[in-house]
Amino acid sequence: MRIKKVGLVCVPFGLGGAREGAELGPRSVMNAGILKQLESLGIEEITVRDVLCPQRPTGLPSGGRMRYEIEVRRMSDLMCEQVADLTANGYMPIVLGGDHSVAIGSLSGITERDGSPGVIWIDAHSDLNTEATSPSGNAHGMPLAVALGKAQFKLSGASGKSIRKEKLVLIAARDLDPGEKELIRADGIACFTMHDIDRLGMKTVMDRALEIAGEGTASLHVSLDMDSLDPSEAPGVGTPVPGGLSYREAHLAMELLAESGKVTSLDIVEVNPTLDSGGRTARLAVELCASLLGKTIL
Ligand code: B3U
Ligand code: MN
Ligand code: MN
Repeated sequence: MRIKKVGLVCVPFGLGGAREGAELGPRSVMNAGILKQLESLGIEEITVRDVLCPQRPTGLPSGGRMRYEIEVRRMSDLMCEQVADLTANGYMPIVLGGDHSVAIGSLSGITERDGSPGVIWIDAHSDLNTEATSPSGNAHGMPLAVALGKAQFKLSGASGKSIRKEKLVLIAARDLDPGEKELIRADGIACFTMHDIDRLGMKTVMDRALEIAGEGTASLHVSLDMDSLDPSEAPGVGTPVPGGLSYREAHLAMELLAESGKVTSLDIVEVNPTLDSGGRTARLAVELCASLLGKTIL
């Protein structure tokens, strides 16, 4: 499947994480040349949508066990609309975060239009915390719990529908909280940790991931948290975890996804330019996006 129409959804939202700066992610990825890269790949139509995200309120965060719940809800509702509209009009949505709470809106937007997608979640974390298991209360650790319908937080209307645990695959996990481990085991969620990648290699892992998430669904969503990469490659993220994907493993993952021809939407999240070293993480995000859209070495 050749991708002809891309909708870039810029979501300058950072209230889901503990550190300020992820809200500057979309601008840094734009400055790193994502538009030019898309054009040079022969994408025929590119549209850019900016989601007007709520600002950081003065005073204490809103919400109970989920910090900034009101702002997360507002941002998710706006995003859901944008993503559903792009999908309906034949655009592949590429969401530029923002912290990973932006995936709540991407997943609900896709689901609204196409039903439950397969999901490949590439991340050092599993983002499966509920309000009850989260050690931090940060929404960027909860998007998959929300999408699976496990969290108290629910989006209103049709967008409250959830993804299916059988069609979810986690890749590059290496920092899981106790409640998340329990949920992964109890629900039998496919999880390829860094240990599995070391043992099997990325090719086998991606083949298996595509078998699980890429078959029997109308669409396949890839959510790329830049902290999946080793911090030596991607220093500009809010919660770096050692022992991550190498430069080539990450590219190979994207190249194999491109080869499959199955990916219908993408998030690129957690780029934090205030922690980056000279825009390196943003440039890598652009490169990985290009590989996912079919850029090859030769
Ligand atoms: N699991 C922890 C830490 C975390 C999750 N996602 C990121 N960090 N980026 C939590 O707060 O839920
Ligand atoms: Mn994440
Ligand atoms: Mn992460």
